[in-house]
Amino acid sequence: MIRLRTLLATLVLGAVASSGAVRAADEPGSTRTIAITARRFEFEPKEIRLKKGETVKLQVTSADVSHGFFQRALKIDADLAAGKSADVLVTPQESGTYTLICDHYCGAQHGNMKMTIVVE
Ligand SMILES: [Cu+2]
Repeated sequence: MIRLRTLLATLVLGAVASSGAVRAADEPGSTRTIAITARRFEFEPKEIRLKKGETVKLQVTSADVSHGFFQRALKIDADLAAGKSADVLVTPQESGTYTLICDHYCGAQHGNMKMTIVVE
């Protein structure tokens, strides 16, 4: 005669839990953020320095009217609505000195509205 309790105990003991190591979730990489303000007719700061291959978040805020935020070689092309912010991720691939411009007409001195991005 098979005793039910004995059978159950055998089954439970046979079920050995695997002790696989629990892998901690990878920490998300901390992306450096640089705050930039756009206003007629300048960007502040006027110059930022980035590292080749490093992804950086540019948090650009318009303090007045709408502006553009454009640098072709660095693949930066954002539209800033009046008074709003935009996040722009950039990962420079080549060292050099780049001139970023406002490409929305924003007034008489619009053509002077530039900032310098130095990639080291
Ligand atoms: Cu502008």
